[in-house]
Parts: sequence; C-alpha cells; structure tokens
Amino acid sequence: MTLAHRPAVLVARAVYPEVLDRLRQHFEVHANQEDSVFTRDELIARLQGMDGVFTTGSERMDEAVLAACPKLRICANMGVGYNNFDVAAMSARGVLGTNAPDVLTETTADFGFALLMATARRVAESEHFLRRGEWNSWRFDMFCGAEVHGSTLGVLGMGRIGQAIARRGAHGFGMQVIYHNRSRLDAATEASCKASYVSKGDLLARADHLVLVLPYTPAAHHSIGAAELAQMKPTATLVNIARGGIVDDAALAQALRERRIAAAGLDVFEGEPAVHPDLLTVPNVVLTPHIASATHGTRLAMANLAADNLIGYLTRGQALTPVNLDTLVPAARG
Ligand code: 8YV
Repeated sequence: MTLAHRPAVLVARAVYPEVLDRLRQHFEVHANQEDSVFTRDELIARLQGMDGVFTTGSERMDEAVLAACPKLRICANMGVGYNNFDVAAMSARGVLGTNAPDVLTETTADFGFALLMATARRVAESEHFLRRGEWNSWRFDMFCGAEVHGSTLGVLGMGRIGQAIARRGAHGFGMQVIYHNRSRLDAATEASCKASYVSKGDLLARADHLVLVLPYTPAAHHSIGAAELAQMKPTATLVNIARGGIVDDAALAQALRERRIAAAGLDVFEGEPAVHPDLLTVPNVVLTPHIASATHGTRLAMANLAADNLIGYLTRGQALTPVNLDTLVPAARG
C-alpha cells in the first residue's frame, strides 16, 4: 500500500510510543503526544479526513461530532466503559465502536479491593493525621476501622470486574459475598465467586462493604442517592470504581459528614476531573483520580487492544471487541 492510500487515524490523547509505532505500520497517524484535551470543536477539526479515532473517556463521540466527521468509520476506546459514546448515533451513522474489556479486569479488581481496604481501615484519614503532626501517642481506639475478613461484601454490577472482586473477597478474605445485577449469573459462575444473588434492597441493607462496578447508563444515574444511602448500615463502607454519576456525590458527602455510613472510597466522580467540594472536606473518604486500571502492563494492553481494533477493522473489516455490531447500519458510511 502506498502512503497516500493508507487510512488516517487520530490518536486523541498521548499513548505509549510503541502503540503509535504499531499504528504507523498501517495508517497515517495523527498523534497528540502533547496530550491536550480537545474541546468539541478541536476534536471535530482534528477528525476531518480521519477514518478512525483512538479515544479515551475524555472524548465524547456524540451526534454532533459524528455528523461533522462523515469519513469516520470507527471509534476505538481505550477503556472497558464507553459512556463517552452515543452508541445509538454511532450505529445509525454506520460508525463502529469498540472498547477494551478483559485486559484490565484483574488489575481493576485489585484496585477495587485496595480502595475497599483503605476505606475500611481508614488508611488515608490516618495518614493525613500523621502528616499533620498530630500523632503524639498510641491510643486503644485510635483509627479503629471496620473488619474486612469475614464480613459481608456486597457487589452491585456483577460483570467481569465485579466477579473478580467477589473472588478476592470470598477466597482471599473469607467474606460472605452477596450481589445484585440486572440479570442473575448462572449457577457455576455464582459458585466460583461464592456469591449469592439478592435484591438491591437486601444488598444495601446487608453489605458491610458495598462495591459499585456497574456500567454507566442513563438508567444507572444516581443508582446510589440519599434514599439508597439511608438503607445502608451506619457502619458500612461504599466504594465506587465504576463511573461518576452512578453515585449522587452531594448526597454521599452529606451522608459521610453525618456518619450515616462509616466511610467511602471513590475513584470516579460526577463531572470529573472536578470533584464535589463537599467531598474534599469530609475526612472519612478516600479519593483517587480514576486510576483503577493504572498499571503500565494493563494500560499498555488496553492501548494495544484499541490499536488492534483499529487495525482489524480498517484493514480487514473485523474488530476484536465491537460494542455495536448488532445495531450498526453499515450502509450509512461509504
Ligand atoms: C480508563 C476506565 O482508564 O476502562 C475504563 O472504563 O474507566 C479506565 O480504565 C478510562 O476509561 C480512560 O479511557
């Protein structure tokens, strides 16, 4: 293939150089190694003439962007979640979306468990106390937290990552695992996670530690708000590694301040990278900047999978992990 006939792809954010090198073997690559976060207008301008785009959660691929970029045929997301895609608009316009599942499952579950432990055992709160120079003597009840081993782990959203967290809890920490999901898992999967299906109300009422791992959809917006927090035990902890918007952050900050639940660990936020100011002032919350999948090995695997999807689709018409193949209207793009 001569250079002139190569498909063109935009890599919307900075990425590992070896992934760019792989893409350059097939495409005319427009990289953004300076890592600017594009406004919608900048994104549209950069996408002119592009056949494909490598996206992250920062790029919203909506109807207006798709309409303004008629050559675009594939958006390959470096993330398992793809709520930055308007899937219906993409399908109607014949644009394939792909995500990056599986390669991040265990790493993300490790982090979910790290946040659970840090939250239950007050790691951040006690570290801040120490750094402030307030540690003057030992005390019998200083920073006593909640037991993790042998407690009840609740998982809301029992996909691949939810199951990996359940396995850690059940097999590593002797926890009783309960879960709620849109659909119940088959018996073999339940057995491998030692997990029991319960209603959402039971999950809220019984969990000592509740971990949120469900995908963001409009229906999942504020799945945990004031009413749900009120159903939890005052000793319970809540961890969100799913998406901002699944929790009503203002309601959570108020519940934490009033000790209506014991503590929370949050890796994702409504409107991130902005964080609700009330969350920044309550002591009993651990806050991390959306890093659950952040190990070099996993981020490289995610980027390579997004690249594989671009290469597969634009050179052979086949992507590895499409999200809208069943609704795609192929005739909508030339
Ligand atoms: C990504 C994530 O880092 O995979 C996901 O859904 O939330 C993270 O692992 C983020 O989406 C950036 O693309």
